[in-house]
Amino acid sequence: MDPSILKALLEGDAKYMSPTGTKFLYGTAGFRCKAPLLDKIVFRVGILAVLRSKCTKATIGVMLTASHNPVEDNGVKVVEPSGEMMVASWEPRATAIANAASSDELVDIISQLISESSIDIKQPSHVMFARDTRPSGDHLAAILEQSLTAMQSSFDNLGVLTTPQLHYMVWSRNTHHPPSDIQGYYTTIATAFKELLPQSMSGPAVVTVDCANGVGAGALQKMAEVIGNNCLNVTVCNDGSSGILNEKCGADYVKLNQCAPDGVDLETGKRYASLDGDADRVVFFFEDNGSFRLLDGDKIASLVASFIQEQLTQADMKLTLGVVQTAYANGSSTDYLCGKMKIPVACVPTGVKHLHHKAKEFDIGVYFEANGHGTVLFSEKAVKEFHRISSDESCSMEKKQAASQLCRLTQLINQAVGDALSDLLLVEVVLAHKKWGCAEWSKTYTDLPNRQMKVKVPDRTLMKTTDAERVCVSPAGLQEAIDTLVVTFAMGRSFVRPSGTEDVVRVYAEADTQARCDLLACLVADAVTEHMGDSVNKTTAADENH
Ligand code: NG1
Ligand code: ZN
Repeated sequence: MDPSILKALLEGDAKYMSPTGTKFLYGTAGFRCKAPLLDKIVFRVGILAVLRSKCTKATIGVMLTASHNPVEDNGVKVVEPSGEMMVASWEPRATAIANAASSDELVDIISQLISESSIDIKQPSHVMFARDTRPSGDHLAAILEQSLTAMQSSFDNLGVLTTPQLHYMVWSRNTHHPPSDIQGYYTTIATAFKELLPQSMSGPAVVTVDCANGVGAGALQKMAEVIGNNCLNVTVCNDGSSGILNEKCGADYVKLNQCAPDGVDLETGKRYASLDGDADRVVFFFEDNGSFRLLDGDKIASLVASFIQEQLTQADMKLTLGVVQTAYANGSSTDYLCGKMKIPVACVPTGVKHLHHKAKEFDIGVYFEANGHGTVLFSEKAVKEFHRISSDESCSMEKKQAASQLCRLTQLINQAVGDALSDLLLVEVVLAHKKWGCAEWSKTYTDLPNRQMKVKVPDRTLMKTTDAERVCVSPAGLQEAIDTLVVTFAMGRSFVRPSGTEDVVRVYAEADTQARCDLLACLVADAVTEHMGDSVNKTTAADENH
């Protein structure tokens, strides 16, 4: 590396303290922790992003966010030129760079990375970055700028964006796919939405959205403006003007607590949605005969997959359509998709990168985590087919129309990553076509009662799982203990896995009633405690939000 670059780099790096005793791990969501611990990590992620840009000869993204985590946290993650999460083979490199204990070690790791990946250090690099609305975001963005400047890389600081907007901008820049600016993001999606709404619709789509006091509020307001109130009537709650980010609101809170967020009064007959803090997740809910009823990521996947299936049938297209889930998908959703809809379902480990990867195996891959994070991926083959049929004069009007709808879906749906704004509009389109409200949508299948819990253990890395995390292989004897418990519960199912984003083991349970599944979750949590050591502390996932 050029000595002047190296000098600037080491001088910049030396300005920031390494938090003592903290080992950072680049996990499913990049690096995430309390914001004051992140200065040095962000500086070093700048180095990593530049090297990745030189290696791929393309623009790389960096997002500063901690998604649904509390406002005092922050995080940083790298986005590939394709708009996807950073390639898994670079994750250990990110971990190594972040944890280098001295400048010498840092230089060694960088040199090793350059030689291992045959990086041409003279190759120009470009990094696009953005942040969510967290108070620490500005400071961390300034550190990132210093790092990119020290590396003599060009960059675009895109300011405050949702996570999916940043992914989309990186994807569009590298694929030379419009838009070249964020305005284009809004117009592309808004235009597709308006064209997709059925002409027979008498009024706008109406929805009230809890924006978790996060970045989604401004983005949604902007999107609604671009769409116009004749097509979309959106009421934004928890817009950040008074409440605290993710506190008693947002998609994660609503999903885990199965209740309406603060700031939203449930009214009969209305449709509600909750975004998470960086607007890459969305769940819906409504009042159902006096009770709160959730329509989560599984329900979104089922709704969307059934709509795409109908369009494919109408267009008479023989493309493969599949849904990708994780072990957290409600058992009823899997039964509904496989049994009733005859749509193939794949199960992969938690984390969007796994779902995204698997979804690409289908011509059209619908993937959603139960927590509302997901999207639909259209293969090149599918997109070509949509275009071919929609402009084939020998095809019937009905076929051509279905193919055009599918073409527009590829514009509406963020192809880079799950996007709460685009998913929200997608659900509105499908409901409008089906002439459904939440009640009809909810009735497609009934969720099995379920419960998530967190167990603090001395060392969660001792837990190992297999079969898409549904079977625990270490510590020995734990899976047998879970199996013994599960068989005593009607409709029982339970699994445990170490979290990739928090220092806990997660427990998931389903059973025929809420009380029995709560009991199953507690018993499994106790089994985790017994098998994983003494210093333990268990909470329902929901408790932490109260
Ligand atoms: P971990 O902490 O690994 O369970 C959580 C979510 C994931 C994913 C990541 C990234 C659950 C059970 N887990 O991962 O689905 O969204 O955060 O944000 O919801
Ligand atoms: Zn998020």
